[in-house]
Amino acid sequence: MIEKLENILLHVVQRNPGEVEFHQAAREVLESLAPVLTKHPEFTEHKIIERICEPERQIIFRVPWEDDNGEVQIHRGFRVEFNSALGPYKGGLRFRPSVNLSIIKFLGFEQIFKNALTGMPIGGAKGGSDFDPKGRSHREIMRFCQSFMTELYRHLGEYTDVPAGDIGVGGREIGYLFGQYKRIANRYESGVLTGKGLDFGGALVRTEATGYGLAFFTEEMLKSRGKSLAGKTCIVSGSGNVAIYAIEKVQQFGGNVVACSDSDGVIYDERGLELDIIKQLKEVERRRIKDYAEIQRRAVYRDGGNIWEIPCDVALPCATQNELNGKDAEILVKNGCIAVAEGANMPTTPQGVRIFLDSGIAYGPGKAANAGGVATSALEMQQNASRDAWSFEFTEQKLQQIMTDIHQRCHDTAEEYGTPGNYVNGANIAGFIKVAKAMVAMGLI
Ligand code: NDP
Ligand code: 2IT
Repeated sequence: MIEKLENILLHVVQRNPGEVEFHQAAREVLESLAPVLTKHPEFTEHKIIERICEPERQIIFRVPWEDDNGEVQIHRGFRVEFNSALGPYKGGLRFRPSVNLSIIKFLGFEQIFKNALTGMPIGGAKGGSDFDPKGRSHREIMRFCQSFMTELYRHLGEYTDVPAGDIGVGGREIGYLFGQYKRIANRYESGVLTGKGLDFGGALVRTEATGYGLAFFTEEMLKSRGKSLAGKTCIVSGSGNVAIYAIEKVQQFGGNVVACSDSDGVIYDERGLELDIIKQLKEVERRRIKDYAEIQRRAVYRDGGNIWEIPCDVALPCATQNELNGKDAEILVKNGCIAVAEGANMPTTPQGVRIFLDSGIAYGPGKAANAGGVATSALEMQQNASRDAWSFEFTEQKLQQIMTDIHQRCHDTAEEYGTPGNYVNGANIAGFIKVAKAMVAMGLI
């Protein structure tokens, strides 16, 4: 990295001590930006990078609630409103015990550039809580969501900040959050949250969007190398929202998905996974992936197993940050993997990314490959604003076009800036330039 950028990064690290995930995300973007500064001296003059690395607003709040035994529980809520140059703050909420300010900031930072890449008018934000929804009753989840929204509502609005789901936050949670917002604000403001139920302002395809978009992006990467998903052996980590609909679309493209996982272990079936069983276990019964092997006896379950050791043509990490390290990347490349595309945010460690880039396989970073979710959230906002509801086919077509466009933009930008085939540079540079230009135009704010 050039000295000027190293100095900016050093400053970011010093100002945000201990926030290792945020440092990692910032470094990864800044490493791409040297040629941009040469072409655009105005970005340096206006200190655009320094400003982008400082969130516009960070909110941390107490979330007290009462569990089913009448015991008081206290959690911490976060919302980091990172950048609103392109539109209202937009990004998901994560409920997971490991959530802290560093994780929310890395996610919010990634979201700025991802949202810019979609071409939709949305700024970047992220939020969540260290609350663990696992094992909690529906009523406990409802009480937690109500307490969370009782504080957060004052910062939200369809023109201000529009959250959605992420790990641990799906349709059920968004429903409770929306209900509480509506009650406190006394406004039926459909566009204040996305990922809503289809009966109250939700959009068709939003549930499927991240996973479907990931498969569309992967197909585009393969197509540009004269290949396709048809007939390919695929592995998908995780078994949540993103993983499930990535598997569905890969199967529709004719790929054979042989493995998926959760934080306990991995299931493997060389003849291909049955998605209906996974959906029933995970979406309906909220059970563990090991139960799959009890229902479909052909499958093998490995407790604590490493999914990346399973030979495959295509690997789609769809669980969480830093789930795929340098060693895993080496194994994948050695086993003949030709494409990796990230459904999760920052799932590959910097060493892993380096190995993928050096190997010359097709590697699609999360901020490009998983942008279909937030893009379809923006389509939901569009439908809410016009009090309209589009068909599944129409919306899916739009999603596919958006993913094709993102792929093209990353591909062309990588080429323009002298690193053909490097989607990391393509995504970082294309996303950054759009936000930076808007910030320059708006003056010092
Ligand atoms: P879900 O909560 O629906 O599913 C998460 C899945 O990942 C679960 O199977 C979970 O297993 C697994 N997982 C979570 N943490 C770990 C861990 N530390 N180690 C191993 N497995 C883990 O979340 P989503 O599918 O919505 O999100 C998955 C990823 O995709 C996240 O990185 C998220 O930021 C990203 N993403 C999500 C979007 C969306 O629209 N939902 C959009 C773009 C990106 P377990 O059940 O054991 O916890
Ligand atoms: O990481 C992400 O892009 C999301 N969790 C989706 C955000 C959104 O607002 O739909």
